[in-house]
Amino acid sequence: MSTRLTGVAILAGFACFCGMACGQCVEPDNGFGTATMPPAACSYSSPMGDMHIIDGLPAGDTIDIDVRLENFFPVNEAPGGLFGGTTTQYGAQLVLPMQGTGSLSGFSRFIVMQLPNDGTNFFDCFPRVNGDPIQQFEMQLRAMSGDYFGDPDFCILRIRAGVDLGLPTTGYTTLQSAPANSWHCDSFFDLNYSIEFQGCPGSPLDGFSGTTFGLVRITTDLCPTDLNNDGVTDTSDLGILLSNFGGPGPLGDLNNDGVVDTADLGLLLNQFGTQCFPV
Ligand SMILES: [Ca+2]
Ligand SMILES: [Ca+2]
Repeated sequence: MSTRLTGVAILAGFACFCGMACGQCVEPDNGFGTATMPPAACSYSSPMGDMHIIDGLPAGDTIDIDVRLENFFPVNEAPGGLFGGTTTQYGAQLVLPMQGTGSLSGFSRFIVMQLPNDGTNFFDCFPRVNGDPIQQFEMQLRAMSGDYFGDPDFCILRIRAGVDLGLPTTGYTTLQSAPANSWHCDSFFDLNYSIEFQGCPGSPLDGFSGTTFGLVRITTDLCPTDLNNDGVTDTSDLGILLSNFGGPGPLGDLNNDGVVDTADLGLLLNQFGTQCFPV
């Protein structure tokens, strides 16, 4: 058996019993042969990168943010939108664990920013065929807008993303039929964001302000580099990636640019040895 086939066989074996145990997102059927988007039971996290505050800080310093988008409430997905699929108005929480680097290495914060369900936060999905056992469709984040007030360190903390705000953010979702009338949901957004801040008097950020533009992938897959879903990124996953090297993916194409190459290898090696525990 070739290495490639071995990798596929490993995947097929694990796909049978993985489910939540592998940190995947499972969402109940909404009564219409699909799952409501976004999956309210799940969290979008950034396991392969951080959001950063850089602009306006001393040279070499950053504030790294292991961002999560979660606790969607209420989710109002309805037919329509730009692409003839659905459009969703949502509220949610943007969870922002922050860690400074360089001269700010002592700076550590945990901020939860509310994204209001007031019509300002929404995204559109391309059409999908309800009832199909596998439903794959593109999404586009139209707007994500949050402000945090009353903080001792940040007199301004303002995060924006979405094409309507000049920050194109595409996404992709695969829904796969699962036991108990539910759906495995593998979903991500490549978030082009801006983060504006102004430090408060008396804070380590006093006198600093700026707006950083960046790109971070947020995904419902907690361990995208764990290609065989056994809970750890190790030589088995490396073997699967290498057996797909030079091909179009999707298996092994971790940055979703249509080719499995050294960029994907770097992402995997960066997570090498990482354990992924059940959610
Ligand atoms: Ca693995
Ligand atoms: Ca790639």
